[in-house]
Amino acid sequence: MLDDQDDRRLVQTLELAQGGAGRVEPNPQVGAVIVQAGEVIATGFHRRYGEAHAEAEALARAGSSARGGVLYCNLEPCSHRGPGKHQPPCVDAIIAAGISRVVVGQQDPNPAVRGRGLRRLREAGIIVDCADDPAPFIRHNRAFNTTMALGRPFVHLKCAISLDGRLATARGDSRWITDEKARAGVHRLRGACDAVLVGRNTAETDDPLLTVRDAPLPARGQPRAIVLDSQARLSRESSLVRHRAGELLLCVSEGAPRDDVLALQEKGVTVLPCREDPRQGLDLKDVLRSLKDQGVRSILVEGGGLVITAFLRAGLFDRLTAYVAPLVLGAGREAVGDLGIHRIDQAVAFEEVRWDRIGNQQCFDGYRRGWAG
Ligand code: AOF
Ligand code: ZN
Repeated sequence: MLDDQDDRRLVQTLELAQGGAGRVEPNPQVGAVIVQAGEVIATGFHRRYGEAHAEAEALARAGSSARGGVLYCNLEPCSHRGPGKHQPPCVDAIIAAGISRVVVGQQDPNPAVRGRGLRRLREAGIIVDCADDPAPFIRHNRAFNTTMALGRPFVHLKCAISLDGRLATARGDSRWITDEKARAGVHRLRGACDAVLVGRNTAETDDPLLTVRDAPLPARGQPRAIVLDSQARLSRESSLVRHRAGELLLCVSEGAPRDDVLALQEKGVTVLPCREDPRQGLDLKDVLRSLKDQGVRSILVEGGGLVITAFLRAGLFDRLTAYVAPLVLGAGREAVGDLGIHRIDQAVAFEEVRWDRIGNQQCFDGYRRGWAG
């Protein structure tokens, strides 16, 4: 059982973990606190991908005074070695340091760990306790938890719509439904993801760069760009191909014309052949699998409507942000098409919902209901 002191220390691990934001991905953000006789004697956090783990840093700082102490960590300490693993198992260092009790926020969902770290600690005679509610710790590392637990990247859908749910007029004009205040928010959302995805129509119509410009650039640099383009028709003159070919992932159908694929590859674009769903374009499950293999753990999906609808229909999304502008467009391009929903209780529903006012716009933000279990 955890007491108030334990809960406070666990909150502190999350604050420390935040220090690695933008540097540790695709690893989780992890913080550790070592307490001896009620006093914090050392802290640590995972600073950069591939470098020391939070527990190892805290233990190194505490030195021999860690003996008999309590170690708090938002994530179960790792127990594994193997290909692609950069650091030695933290459980070995914890046992060697003589820690008497370990308190964690959540189990590590990494299939290589998943409870093995806690088991090893218990086998070594260490008392192990877990937070009563792991949800805040799971939420802190949403992308990491999604990839590890669901085996696919975290999918964040974003759209800017009129009051009547339109993305653009019937002719496709969408500049600008929302104003520059909302656009700065979008750039922050881009910076928080590994990659930004659009459909080929949007890539052609808006000719975007999909970069972070109106918000601080994350330490790991610009998010990559992804275009869903089953027939590999993206123009070689598009801004994405001209300026960002090296960071561009193009998801095409396995049957896409070879010449077009080769021409785009020659420009430096990474082309990913994906399975096609005969009724509705690319098979998004396969697309996400392929993107995960490319190291993409979180994706901001920016449209258009067909792409957003396809992710919603497939149930392959985790979060939705919708900027709602005080405009009515009437007949126009809808943000979301038919989802085969007949009853209200089948509707796509959200939790952790926020409505924020941004100038004259309203920003909805929510997570798929049941996200954190
Ligand atoms: C911990 N403490 O601070 C982190 C952990 O390649 P490596 O050695 O950095 O290992 C990465 C894996 O270790 C990662 O997938 C996750 O399971 C765990 N991350 N574990 O005990 C840490 N960052
Ligand atoms: Zn570790």
